[in-house]
Order: sequence, then C-alpha cells, then structure tokens
Amino acid sequence: MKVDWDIFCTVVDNYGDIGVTWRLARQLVAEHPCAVRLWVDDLRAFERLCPELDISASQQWQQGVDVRHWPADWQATDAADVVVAAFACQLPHAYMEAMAARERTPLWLNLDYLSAEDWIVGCHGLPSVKFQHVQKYFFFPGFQPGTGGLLRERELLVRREQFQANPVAQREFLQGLGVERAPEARLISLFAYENAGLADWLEVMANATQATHLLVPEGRVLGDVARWLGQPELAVGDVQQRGALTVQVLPFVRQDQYDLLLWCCDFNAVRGEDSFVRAQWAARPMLWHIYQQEEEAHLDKLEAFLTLYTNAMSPAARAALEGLWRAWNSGEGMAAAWVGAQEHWPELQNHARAWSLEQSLRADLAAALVQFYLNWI
Ligand code: TRH
Repeated sequence: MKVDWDIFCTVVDNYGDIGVTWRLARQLVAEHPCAVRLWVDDLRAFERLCPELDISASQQWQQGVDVRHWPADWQATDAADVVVAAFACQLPHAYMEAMAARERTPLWLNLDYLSAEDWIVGCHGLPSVKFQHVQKYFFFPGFQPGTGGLLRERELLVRREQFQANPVAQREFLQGLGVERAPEARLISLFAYENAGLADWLEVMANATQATHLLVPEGRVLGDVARWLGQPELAVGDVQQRGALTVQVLPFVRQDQYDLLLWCCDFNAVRGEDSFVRAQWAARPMLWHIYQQEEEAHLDKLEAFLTLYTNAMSPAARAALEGLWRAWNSGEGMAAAWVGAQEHWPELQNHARAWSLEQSLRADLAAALVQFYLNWI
C-alpha cells in the first residue's frame, strides 16, 4: 500500500524552493511506494521548470505527482501520512488541526536548507516544535554521514556517464538549444545572481589563448553580461564574440534538460541550492555563487563547503579553488583567481569526479526520508 505524502512549498524567491520540492516529489513517486501531493503557493515559478504546468489549475497531475495550488483561503483537507514543510514554511492552521485529528498521527518534517556546516550532523532528525500531540522533526540535507544526504535520482549517474560518453547525443542536445560547439572551445555554463566580479572574469577569458564558449541561460546575471558587452540588453539566441570569448544567451530550459546542459559543459557556474547539487553530480569543475543571507551568514556556509570539498586536494590546487570561489562570492579578483585555477585544471577535473563518486555512495535524500518514516513507524 502506498504511503501518502504532502509536501508544502512556499516560493520565497527564485527557483530553489520549487526546484528542490518538485524534484523530491517526482522521485518519491517514481522510486518509492508513495502518493505525493505537492502544494505550491506560486505556480509561475514552477512553470519555468515544468512548462506543461497549467498555472490556472487548482489541481493537476504532473509526472505522477498530484500538484495543488496552495491557496490563500485554505479549504479543509485531510492530512497525509507524512507531511513535509519545505524550508520551514508555515502550514495552514486548519491543516495542522487535520494532522492532529488523524487516527494515525502523521510524521511531520521540516525539510531544511542544505548546508555543509558541522552542526547539521548533530541536529538532523531531532524533534522540533509540537502542534498538540503532533511532533515535528528537523530533516537536514547534507554532505556528511549523519545528515539526510542529497537529492539524487536512482539512475542519475548512469545516465550521466552514458551521456558524457556520447558526443552525438551531446551535439544534438546543444543543437536543440542553437549551440554549435567549436571543438577547440571550452564550454562553460553560467547561472548566477548579479555579480560585480563578472566583468573581470569575462575580460580574462576574452584575452586568453584558449577559446571559451559561455552559455548563459536567461536570468539575473544577464544584465551584468550585457553591460560588459556594451549592449543595452540581451535576448535568448543572442551570440556575441569578444576576443577568445563567445557569449551565447540560452533559454531557461526545463529542469530535466538543465542536467544535460551541465553534463555537456567543461565548467559550470551555479548558484543557490539545487543547481549547486546538480553541478556536483555533473562531475565537472564548478563555481558556486551562494545565496546571500543576512549578516553574511552565507559566508560560513561557503567556507564549510570548501573545507569538505577541498579536503582531499593538493594544497596548491586547494588554494586555487578556494581563491576562485571566494573571489566570485566577494565580487573581486576574478581575473587572477581564474588564471590561478587554470594551472590545476587536470586536478580540478579529477577531483570533481572523485567528489561526485564519494557523495553518490551515500543514501540519497528521498531514500533517507522514506527510511526515516519507516524507522519512525
Ligand atoms: O534559483 P535559485 O537561486 O534558488 C534559491 C532560492 O533563491 C531560495 O530562496 C534560496 O533559499 C536558495 O536558492 C538557496 O537557485 P537553485 O537552488 O539552483 O534553483 C534553480 C533551479 O532552476 C534548479 O532547480 C535548476 C533550475 N533551472 C532550470 O530548470 N533551468 C535552467 O535553465 C536553469 C538555469 C535552472
């Protein structure tokens, strides 16, 4: 018999909240005996990841997931066996009443943001608040044993290996996006927030001996790219060349296609949470633009991840990678940091593969959630 899950998602901003919950919901129905309702308060952000979504529908089925628009005026609804409040979102009061009224008390989880900080290990799985007799638990994704792990679909790495070993499939995928890759050019994808360090980086790539083809899905960083190019604005399909650098604006692709883009590229600049994890599964060198938080709390998270990620690297490559990531996240010194990273390119490539493999040896987040439920009952 299937276990009923309700996943609640409020879209705070951007695509990470819906990106994570949509991915989790799909994986639970595809790989586990779960029936999932996904409650989302903003279907427009969701539509970017899943273009067949009907943003006017209050209920619809997408890839086996029962997608519900989470309305401001909540209608009475029975609670599920497992209730996931993503990123500490506040459940409707009437729904919490429904949880408490159930004959069999549901498992209530707060799925938290991803962090590499050490304290995550100590807090994962601990009880949080109660509503009447219903206990809520913290569930922390993470990179270390003792955390909830990372989202990773069952066949993901096999599919990645096949795709990365298949130049024809890669060429066809890129051609579908209007990208003709010159064999000598290094392919880089760029997904980032506005970044004052971008001009420096583009400049150094334009002046390099090695050719670079930079693919920029439309989004927040495009204004900085346009400014450096001296263009009033950029649109999907635009291609501009400056020296050794070709810049091409891509459409924002559907979520499953974004993986293919990352798998094609030699280097991926990513941001937030979900694209950050997907770039790790791409097993290629990468650059993370972390989501900025109040009181610079994000800088601790950046350092915590760097400590873990660079642990097995040579001191010189480690310093180069840390320098690059810190430059990107402070918006300063990208030119020198990029040149420095080039000297360690083979090690960065090998390390990206080793890291992806190491992380893949742990239970994935969806499996860990299901196991948590089984242990709890
Ligand atoms: O969009 P993000 O910056 O999201 C978030 C949110 O801001 C959130 O509030 C914050 O807390 C969190 O970051 C840390 O970055 P993220 O998490 O990488 O989500 C982007 C999603 O968009 C991800 O699922 C991949 C997807 N995507 C596509 O589907 N197609 C594309 O072309 C691109 C570039 C991304």
